[in-house]
Amino acid sequence: FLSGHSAGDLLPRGSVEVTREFLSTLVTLLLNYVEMENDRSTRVLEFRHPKQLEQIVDIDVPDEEEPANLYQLILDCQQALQYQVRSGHPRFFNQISTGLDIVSLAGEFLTATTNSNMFTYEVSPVFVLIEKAVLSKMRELIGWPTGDGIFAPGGSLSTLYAVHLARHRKFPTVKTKGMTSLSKRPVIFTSAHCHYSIPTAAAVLGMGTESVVEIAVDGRGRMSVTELEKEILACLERDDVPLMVNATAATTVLGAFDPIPQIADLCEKYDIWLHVDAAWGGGVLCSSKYRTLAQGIERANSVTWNPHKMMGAHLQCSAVLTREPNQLFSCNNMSADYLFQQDKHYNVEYDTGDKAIQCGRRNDVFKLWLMWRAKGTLGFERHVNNLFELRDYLVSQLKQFDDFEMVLEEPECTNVCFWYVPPSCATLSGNRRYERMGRITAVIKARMMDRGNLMVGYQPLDDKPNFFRMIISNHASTKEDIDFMLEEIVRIGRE
Ligand code: ABU
Repeated sequence: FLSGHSAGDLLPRGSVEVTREFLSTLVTLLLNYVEMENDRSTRVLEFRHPKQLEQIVDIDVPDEEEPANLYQLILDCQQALQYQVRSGHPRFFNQISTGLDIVSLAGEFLTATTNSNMFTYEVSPVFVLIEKAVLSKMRELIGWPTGDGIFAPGGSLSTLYAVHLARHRKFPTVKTKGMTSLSKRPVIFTSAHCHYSIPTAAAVLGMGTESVVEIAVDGRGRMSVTELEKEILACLERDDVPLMVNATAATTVLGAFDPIPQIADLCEKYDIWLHVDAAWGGGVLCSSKYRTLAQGIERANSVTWNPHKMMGAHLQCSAVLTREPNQLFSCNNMSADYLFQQDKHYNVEYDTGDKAIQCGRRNDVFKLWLMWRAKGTLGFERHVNNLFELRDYLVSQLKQFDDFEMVLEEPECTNVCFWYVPPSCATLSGNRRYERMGRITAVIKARMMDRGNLMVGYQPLDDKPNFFRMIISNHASTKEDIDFMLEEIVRIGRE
């Protein structure tokens, strides 16, 4: 049926029948994908090198007016799914954002179907109210009775918002006159293990990456408060302006939580904006057992929190939240009168667009709200606690076997970093041992991808050569999957 029709036969000008058949065929295909993704006998990926994949998949971008029939479009979708890495597979541990929550997926279907723009209440009335309610719930979990916030396209842009706000608070004239109006250099302090979005924000905002001072970390990857104060004093000595401290609540590699209460004391003492990058670790706020890891977060001026990480919502779902109201508007408003007319017949405070640095803004909140309706905060608490239980299981297994060496004996978050120790390392010590373990890590990862049964990330850090960074954020994973991961690494390592 579909091969006899083309895109012109679909709504709005074509028929309801063809449209229903096309979309329901696609939904069946997607349901097969979801089923397969949850089936451990299927692979996580079918890796091909780029040049090989170009030969296999038809990626031609045609010029003909009616290039493909609808059946061909379904085949195109099938082909894309075949070679896409299954990031919801229980053995996909490669990234911080993983998993496939079915309620979140339903929310994404609806979001894509409505194709709404979040900039005004006028065009997204229900979604604007939902965003307001979810941001308020997130602020409640942080510990703020009031404030503001906005969903942004990812953690890096949420953090960009925060740096922008910090600068606007101290130097509001930059909005109109630019950075050249400043006679002093604003400085951002952040841990040496922070996410790279901090230097990115400094570069994008015209402050330059040299405005970012990296603070040394302790043996567990947490920012040293003593070093921070030294650097603040050095900044003042240079007659620069300490603008912002970024404290990370769960660093990307080691999962370290910076000591927020002590950092907040310094920020109050020196009048510095405190941002907490809880993009990854924000989920702990849902858990009464683990929220103490982010203790002091309520003293921040702004927070980045990505529910698409620990809470398992679909990408993208990231918010920047502020303790005070109206700051986003003051910093970002441009008052375009074709969108934000002040004489509309409803309360224009519900138009969110003039708080944003974007114009068009995707609806990233509906799926999270739907998950929240399905689980309640208690459901998110169970979800987060379960990830930490798996973390504890993995740590206990790693400590039990000589095949592994942990990078941090007691990880704070659900990042678990370790080396595989090949038998050939048994007689080695010092640098030679770690160099060899680092080399074999990359080799194992490559073979792991070729086999396709598993994905775990790796990286070097400071003076440590490559090690595996196992991220537990996928609610589909179980202890058996952890066992499989360890056994597979040993199997590959011994080959
Ligand atoms: N935005 C940080 C995520 C990077 C990662 O998944 O490793």
